[in-house]
Amino acid sequence: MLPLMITLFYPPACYTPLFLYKMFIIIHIGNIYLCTQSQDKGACNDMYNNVKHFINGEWVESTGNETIDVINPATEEKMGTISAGTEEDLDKAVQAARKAFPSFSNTTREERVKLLDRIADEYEKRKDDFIKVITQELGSPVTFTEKTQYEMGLRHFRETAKILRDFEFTEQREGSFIQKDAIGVSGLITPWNFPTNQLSTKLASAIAAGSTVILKPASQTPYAAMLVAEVFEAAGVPKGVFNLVNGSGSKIGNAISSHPDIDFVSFTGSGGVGTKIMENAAQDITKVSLELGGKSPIIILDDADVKYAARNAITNIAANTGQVCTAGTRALVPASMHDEFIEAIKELLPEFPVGDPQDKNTFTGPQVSEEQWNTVQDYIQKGIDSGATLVAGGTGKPDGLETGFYSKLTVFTDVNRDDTIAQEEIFGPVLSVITYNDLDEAIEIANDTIYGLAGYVVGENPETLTKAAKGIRAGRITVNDGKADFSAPFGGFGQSGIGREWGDYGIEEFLEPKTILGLPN
Ligand code: TAP
Repeated sequence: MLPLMITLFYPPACYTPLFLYKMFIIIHIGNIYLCTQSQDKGACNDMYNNVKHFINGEWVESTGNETIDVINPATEEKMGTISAGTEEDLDKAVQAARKAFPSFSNTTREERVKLLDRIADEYEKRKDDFIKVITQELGSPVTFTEKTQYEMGLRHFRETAKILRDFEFTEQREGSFIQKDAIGVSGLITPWNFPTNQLSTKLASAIAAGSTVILKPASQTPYAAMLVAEVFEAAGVPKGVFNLVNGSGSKIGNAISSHPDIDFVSFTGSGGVGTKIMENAAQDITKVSLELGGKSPIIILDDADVKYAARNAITNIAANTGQVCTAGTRALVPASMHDEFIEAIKELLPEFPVGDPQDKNTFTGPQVSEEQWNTVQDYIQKGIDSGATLVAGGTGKPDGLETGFYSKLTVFTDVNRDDTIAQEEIFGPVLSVITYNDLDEAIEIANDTIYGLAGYVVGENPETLTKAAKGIRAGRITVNDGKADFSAPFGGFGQSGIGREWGDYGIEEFLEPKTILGLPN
């Protein structure tokens, strides 16, 4: 049991499949504390009615009257309202961030380390609130929220503070002096699937670099971001350094990417929106960093333990309801292992219950929204229409879950590598099983994608594991149950994006290197 408990304290990247399975087992035997407060709105009621933005160190009214409803995806009921901010609201935030920039960018490294430490401390104090809010707004199962969603947000602040202690902002070369300056006012646009992880990696890096920010979180999950604003306020982040403007992507997100006074746009989300952001930013030659989608392969080697491999594959699509950018959604299985693998999948699926996110035994919650549920249903139908064999799941809601945006855990086999369900990101709990004949073919299929965000390799032989891991062209490869490293770069090849987040690579994105020649000693 001890190794399993230790694993709990080091949650992985978006996750690693074996980690989540171990976590689930532990929860089943009732060995961990669970936050029951998350079942009532209680202290969060005020926040759920907060239609203000956080600008220049205070909560301010919007200059407009429009609002956006936030829906709890498990109940389909309205849980609150946020402001549908205006371009004027955004302008105010940009001016506040610009005003704060000269002094914040001149703070010392030590001052910013202390600031990050205080942010992490305040974040920890709000643990129960984060768990409550994320479970409600995203429909993320309460145990997953606690052990992964909440924890990842914290890890980025802690790890970045640690890295900043030794980060070199200057370098003396033989013929030049190089100084890394904060990039300036940065616009951060984040998605809904990991409400704290996505914004905390960006925020931690920006603070470490000395840049000031305007954050626009996803409209479907704004409350975790508003909690972060409260955390920043409590930590004493100087006025104007952190600003939050709520609103729609088409208005506020679009305005951030085209604002002439924003020096850098850091975006996480879909490829379609990433393209628009790049087009807008190109008008002023504004730097962009894009963390986009994926269609990641799991190469199962011929010496893999079949049950372990099947567990790994199911966990990949079941965790966070498949709404994970790095999810392994294409299981590449040796043809000789296929039948045994499918039997193992069928046997193990009941161990991954879909249901109420407030239930500590739930592994998979609802999709975040009706729109996302419809998208997933369309893809399942496309899989059926393409002639793939349905092993489990299918269209419609699971029995007994008529209310809430629940999908069935769905597994297809006999999938062709160029079928739509094997090529396009579904962002739902849908697995495509594809067979291969030798390792070279497996690597070729793995790389037959426009994406390159992640990859997984399952097996025993060190040589073949290494060949497969090094052969996949993607930003993050996990071998068996490899653990997360919050200091290592995160980002993708190809259409999975531009740039890297996490650790020192993340800090570099918020800096501009400057070369000084002939500087007197
Ligand atoms: P998007 O629809 O792209 O939304 C992401 C963010 O962009 C939201 O804040 C959204 O605001 C905003 N946005 C929408 N339209 C915009 C526009 N025209 N200009 C500027 N901003 C705009 O993605 P999503 O549905 O939230 O997230 C799912 C996608 O994100 C998937 O493709 C997934 O793979 C990807 N993702 C990637 C990663 C990494 S690290 N690579 C991590 C998580 C998710 P609203 O919410 O108001 O629409």
